[in-house]
Amino acid sequence: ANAQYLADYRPYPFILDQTVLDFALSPDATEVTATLSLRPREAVEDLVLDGGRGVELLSLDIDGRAPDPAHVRRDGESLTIAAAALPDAPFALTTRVRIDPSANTAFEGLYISGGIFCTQCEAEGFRHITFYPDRPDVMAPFRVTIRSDKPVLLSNGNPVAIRDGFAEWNDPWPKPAYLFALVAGDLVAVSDRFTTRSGRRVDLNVWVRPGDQDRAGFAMQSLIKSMRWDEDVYGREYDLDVFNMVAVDDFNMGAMENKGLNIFNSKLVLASPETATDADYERIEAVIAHEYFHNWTGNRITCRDWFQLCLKEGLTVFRDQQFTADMRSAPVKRIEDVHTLRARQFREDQGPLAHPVRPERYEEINNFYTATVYEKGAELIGMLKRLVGDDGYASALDLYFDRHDGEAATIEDWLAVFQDATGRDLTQFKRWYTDAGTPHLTMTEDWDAGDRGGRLTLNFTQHTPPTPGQDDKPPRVIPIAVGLIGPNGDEVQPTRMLEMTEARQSFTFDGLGARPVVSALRGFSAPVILDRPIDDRNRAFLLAHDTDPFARWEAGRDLAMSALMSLAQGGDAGADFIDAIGRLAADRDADPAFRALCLMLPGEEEIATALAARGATPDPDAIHAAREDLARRVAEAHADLLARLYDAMEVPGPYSPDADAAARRSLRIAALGLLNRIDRGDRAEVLFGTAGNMTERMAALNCLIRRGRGQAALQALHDRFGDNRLVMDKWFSVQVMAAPPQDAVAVATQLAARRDFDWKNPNRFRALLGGLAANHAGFHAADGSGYDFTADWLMKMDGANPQIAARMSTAFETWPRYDKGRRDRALSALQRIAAMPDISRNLREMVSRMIA
Ligand code: B3K
Ligand code: ZN
Repeated sequence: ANAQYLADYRPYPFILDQTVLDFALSPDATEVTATLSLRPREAVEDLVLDGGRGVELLSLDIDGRAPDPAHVRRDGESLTIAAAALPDAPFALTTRVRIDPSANTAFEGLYISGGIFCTQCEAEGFRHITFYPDRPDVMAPFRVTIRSDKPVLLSNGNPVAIRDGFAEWNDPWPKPAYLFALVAGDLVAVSDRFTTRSGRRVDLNVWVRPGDQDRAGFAMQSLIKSMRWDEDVYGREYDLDVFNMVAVDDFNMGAMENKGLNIFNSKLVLASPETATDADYERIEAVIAHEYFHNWTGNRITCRDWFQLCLKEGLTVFRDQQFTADMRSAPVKRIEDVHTLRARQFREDQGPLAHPVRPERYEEINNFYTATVYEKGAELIGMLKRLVGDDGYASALDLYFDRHDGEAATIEDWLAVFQDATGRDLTQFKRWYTDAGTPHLTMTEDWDAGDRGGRLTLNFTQHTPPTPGQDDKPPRVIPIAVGLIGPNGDEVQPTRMLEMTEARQSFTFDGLGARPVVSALRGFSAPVILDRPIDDRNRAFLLAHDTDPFARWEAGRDLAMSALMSLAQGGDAGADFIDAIGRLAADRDADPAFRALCLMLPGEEEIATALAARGATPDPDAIHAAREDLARRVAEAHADLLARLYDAMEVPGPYSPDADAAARRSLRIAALGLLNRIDRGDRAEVLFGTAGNMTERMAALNCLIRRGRGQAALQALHDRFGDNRLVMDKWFSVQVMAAPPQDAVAVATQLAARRDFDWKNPNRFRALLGGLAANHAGFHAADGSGYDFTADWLMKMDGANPQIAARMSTAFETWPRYDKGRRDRALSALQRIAAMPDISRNLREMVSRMIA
């Protein structure tokens, strides 16, 4: 295989001073002329440019003259010009190539989505546009001209000249090719203005298809909030005269931070109360912020090589999390983030795809845009901040921006900034970047009433299980936030940050009088699995009295888990959980969003991951049954309370996506979901008919499908929104996700046969295949039908769009943790994929890592 290694890094032997591009756009024969001003870094070497098979070379010259053809070599992935043909001085290399955007179904490079020309270059898409040193440490200012009959022609930077059929753009900020973008189409803008704190006036545009303008306003408001927040909190200003955002329907991921021209999946821009849910609104605000924040963390300071991806992604996720915490509720945001981390990253870390936050080897870099690089990467920033304090963090970040502006940096540079700004040695901390796996932390307590007025000793051990290629892992530094709650419910020890650096280590608290209950890992101060012997009574006590909202929620979570375990083993009903959750739901002083989170039972996938982390073999059907059982028992025990909440949390007046209104709706929906177990779906039916917003409508639909009475509602939704792609994506996914497990594959099969299952559209494909993967017991059907269905579609998708096929193959990443019957069936599905004759590098790498 063609692996790349971090250890092999070597600077590019040429310096690129300027890039000039001209595009003559045509759907199936676009001509690109590129002029690169190059000079040798030291002695002249062969000049190697990346460039894939779809790029047809029409002409090439150096300083205006064609080199001897014997000095020019091409293989499928690159173009090499022998050193003998190059001057030992600055020179201009000009290539003319032809590409076919209409044939580009991989949506990487230049392609067409709904008649709009657009690009996606990260990580290595630019090489499908023209021959170029397509690596992040080769940075240059870009000048771009576009010729096309499309009315709107956009690229990075500031406009120089715009007239009919022609546009010229200039981006003065040196950037790597992955940040290049071009858009040409029949688009309209929602526009606004922003004045930066030093007085620069910036024109803001959100470009959408004609007719979609009335769904772009929220995106614009999110952008403006992000720009202000980055000035206020990080002191970072925008640096061009225009900022453009574009929404397209075919997009491999969420969005892309191209300099001055962010491109978005339309589902992360377009929103109206009728079509988007509260969760959609929150996500749109967060992703727009994320892409905007990349302007400094990613664009002004980029990555030296793709192994350093977490340098920009972990930091930018951390920044967007802080932003959402400031815009909405910080405790709720923290709980949501931990929930996602465990659902996606712990799961990844537990199986064959585990890798370090900074990997050392890859075959296809697009396979490493993972929960580990993004979400765990963000957790590492949070830990650093906890270890050096808020002021230390602020001065380290200032130093980072000062020292590395305009550079392509590394994790070593990042850590050096913290060391230099705070004096703290981060040698041990670096293991968080280099070592994969989720540490298991155990905590036991010793209580000595006689000693020093009551002494509590907390004993910790840490151990990280082996991951592929990494057997032994030395101890890491783990910040453990601890508080103590006295027997009367008062906090006797506010949060103290314990720093664990050894494999086993103890910490003491003196003068406590009576024995307190320990609130450990407050705020989820480190991404670890905490094991501690604690009984349900003390968990319920923490759920009632802890001052740390995360720890409170976590206590409820632990109670629910223990109830589920006991039900799954035929035990009793978890009375402690049912009582405690009722008290919390009724607590009018608590934020409704927090109460909603506490009412949400752990998902089936989450339960499976927790069981596997303890060395058990999860049984998907038993998990499903136990969870349904517990939900019904909660509903029965609290029927009156839930019904009152459902009514009381109705939000009067016109819909607003603000955090308070969304919080009330989330509690209302949580109550509905439980009541739905005992009211046959009657409330959901009424709500579906009367809801004035998509949040409640979808919640109701979900409930109806679960009660086996979704047909009429599905038909109604289709009648009303059949021509709205984003709503129809929801329509596809909810049917598969909410189907009873034994029907899930049949439902998916039937939906896949529909004419409007436009499988080449990534959103639609994800709606269906991702919907099935999210139906835990359905995907893991014992007869292997979920595996076979998914494998068939991955193989089909791989021929059109390898990135999407590879990404969706992670549905299989947990296969080794199940029983032998399921393992055999999953493995044979994976082997069938691996044996595919023209398998892409993307999918091949994923499948071979999973089989290994
Ligand atoms: N940087 C892009 C992701 C690119 C993914 C390439 N396969 C979006 C983001 O993280 O902001
Ligand atoms: Zn990002």
